[in-house]
This record gives sequence, C-alpha cells and structure tokens, in this order.
Amino acid sequence: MKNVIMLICCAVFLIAFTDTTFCEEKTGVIVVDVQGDFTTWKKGSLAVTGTDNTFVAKVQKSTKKLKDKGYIIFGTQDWHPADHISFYTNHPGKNAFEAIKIGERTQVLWPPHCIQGTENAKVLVDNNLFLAIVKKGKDSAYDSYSGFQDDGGQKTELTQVLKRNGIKKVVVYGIATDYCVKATAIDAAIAGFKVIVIDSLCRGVAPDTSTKALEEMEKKGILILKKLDLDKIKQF
Ligand code: VGL
Ligand code: ZN
Repeated sequence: MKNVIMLICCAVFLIAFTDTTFCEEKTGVIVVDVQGDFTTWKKGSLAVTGTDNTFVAKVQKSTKKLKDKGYIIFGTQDWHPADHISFYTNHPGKNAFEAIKIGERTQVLWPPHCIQGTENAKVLVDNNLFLAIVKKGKDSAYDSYSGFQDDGGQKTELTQVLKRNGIKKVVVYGIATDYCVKATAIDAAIAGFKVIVIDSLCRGVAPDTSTKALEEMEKKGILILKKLDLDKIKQF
C-alpha cells in the first residue's frame, strides 16, 4: 500500500514539473485589431490587402490551437468615437492617407473606421477564446496604434492584465503589421516581455512600411517567425 502511495506521489510530482505551467514561463497571445473595418472580407472602410475570409479563418484556427495548448489569449480592439482625430472627415479639406502635424505629433488621416458600437468594429475571432479584449483609441484627441498606450501617453489596462496573469512572453499577430502590430509589439518589448511576431498571421497597409516595421521590431530584440512554430516559441 505504501509503495502504491509513493508511486502515485512520484507520478503527480513528475507530471507537475514536466507540465508547461510549472517549468516554463507563461506565454500570452495578443491578437491585434482583427476587426471588420480592417478586412476585405467585411468590405471594411480601411480594408488591408490580404484580409479575406481565408486569412481570418487562419487567424481563428491558429488562435484556437494556441489556446488549446494552454496559451492565454488577449486581444486589442480599435474603438473610436465618431469625432476621432484620426478620421480625415474631421479635418475639412484633408484627404484620407494624408499625414498632418498636430503639435509635435504626426497624424496619418484615415477613413472613419472602428466606430464604437458599429458592426465592423467587432472582433472577428471567436470572442470566447479571449480572456480579455482591450479597447484602444477611445479618446477623440489621440490616436492609439499601440494596445498599451495612446499617443498622449495614456495607458490602457493591457500591461496590468498581462502581469496579473503571470505572462512573461507574448506572441503577437493581426492587423496591421506596419501600424498596430508594430506599435503593440514594440511597447510589449519595452514593458519587459519577450516578444514573438508571427509574420504569416499579420497583414500590412503597405509592403514597404511593413518590411521596415519587421526590421525595426527585429532590431528591438523581437523574434519574427515566418509561421506559427510552437517549438521556436518555446525555445525563445
Ligand atoms: C490601425 C490605422 C488606424 C491598425 C488602426 O489597427 O493598424 N491602423 N487605426
Ligand atoms: Zn484606428
């Protein structure tokens, strides 16, 4: 009887310490702005090339797989009021995709997108997969590419939420490579997280700025993976 108990104890001990929760740093996933307005699938107002139904399905499948493997899933959601500073329609005489100076800041002007409470502001990945979805860009006066803070330096709850869950490493992907993915990944690195970006699960507004964004992220110590590779994520 004693031997049986000893054996069970050993087994439990062994399982506990080979289990990822015990011997590895906890990893989170940040799915950035996979919302209708950024996709061709939903005929979004700021549709990014290569964001058809197939792309979103791939993001969905990968996110589900990561969750099933024990990763904790977080999301960001662009969530602007109708009078947001980034909308070209709020600057009479200006055109979409034009850059303007607002004090010291450069603001790219976008078509109105992700307006709070509209159909195309919804996150297209199954919302049940997320522990939390952090909304950003809610202040009319400031844009917020980063999921961590806006251009005025106002912090979101993302750092707190990640730290509260013991996350040390984050896997980042979504839309757009050259704007919100880049800003979110870099701020994650600055906040002290190990950061991995999955290129094949990202889409960018323009090819040249996307290439530059990947180089810039790499220079900041972020690992860029061409595709989802669980072994490489674990080893990093
Ligand atoms: C984004 C432009 C404006 C993004 C958000 O999600 O990358 N880009 N707002
Ligand atoms: Zn926006």
